[in-house]
Amino acid sequence: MSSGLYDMSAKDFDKTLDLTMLKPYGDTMNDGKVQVSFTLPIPNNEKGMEAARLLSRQMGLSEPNVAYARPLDKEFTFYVVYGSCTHSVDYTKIKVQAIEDEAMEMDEVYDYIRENIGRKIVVIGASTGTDAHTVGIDAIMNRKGFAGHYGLERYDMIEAYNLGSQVPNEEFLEKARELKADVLLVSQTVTQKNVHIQNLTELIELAEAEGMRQKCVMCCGGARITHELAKELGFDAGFGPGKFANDVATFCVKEMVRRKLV
Ligand code: B12
Repeated sequence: MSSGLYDMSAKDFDKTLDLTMLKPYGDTMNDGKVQVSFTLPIPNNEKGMEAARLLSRQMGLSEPNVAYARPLDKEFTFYVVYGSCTHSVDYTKIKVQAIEDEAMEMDEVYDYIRENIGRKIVVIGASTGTDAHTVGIDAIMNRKGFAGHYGLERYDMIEAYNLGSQVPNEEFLEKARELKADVLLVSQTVTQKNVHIQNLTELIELAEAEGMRQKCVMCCGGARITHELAKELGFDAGFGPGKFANDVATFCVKEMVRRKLV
């Protein structure tokens, strides 16, 4: 990128920035200003506001200010609290596992498949187990796409099958076998009592037992899925919020080539 605003790091305009003690930025460096929101199972009154303030202090916020309190019904109240975070993290010591492929656009994915795979690839997706959330998997697969990114159904060299939600793992794998799927995409939104971990683990174990795991690229996604968690559970990659069809398509086609699944 040419020189200009985007070449500047925060350090260039504020010398008090210390990345070993990173804090939220409100309107001055290191002020730690944050906004948190939560619901308490109590009526909306002065006592409730004080409870929200006390809890916020225990969360590590100094000078908490209840900016908003709204009753959800007689016994539940929603709060928005502003305050200054008293904690910091050492940004210089953070290590993360991240997908390194730079996302291609839809037409670049098309060219990549033609040049490196030479045939259409089959992608199958679903929300599995008891999960009824479809918006995430639809965002990745539906033709019309999401937030300006067309879904996989629109990609010329991809044959995409979206099975919808609450698909049992066995049925998902059976369909994948029937369609000779190259890529399996699983969405898991509900994380209550770690049900997503159990379900994703079961899927990987079934795929391994049926000899399918090494023949396909398997990815999972959802609001609380990280790449690191997905790898830990035995998937090739994980995609959370802010990821779109072209991120997923890029990873999958490159992974097929890396693993010689072409
Ligand atoms: C809409 C919604 C519903 C709808 C779903 C309708 C539908 N057809 O999908 C209904 C009303 C059915 C519902 C039900 C429930 N819900 Co609900 N729901 C939501 C809500 C409001 C939005 C979710 C959503 O659509 N997000 C938009 C999509 C685009 O985001 P996304 O899923 O993160 O997807 C992106 C990425 O994660 C990624 N991605 C997602 N999937 C995949 C898959 C692959 C393969 C890849 C590559 C990428 C990828 O790509 C997407 C685009 O970037 C959220 C709260 C919220 N504001 O997030 C709660 C929420 C997810 N629901 C929640 C809960 C608890 C439930 C219920 C259990 C409630 C209940 N007690 O009955 C039930 C569960 C039903 C079930 N059996 O699954 C909780 C989950 C909390 C948790 N810890 O698990 C949330 C967070 C609400 C909350 N704050 O408590 N829900």
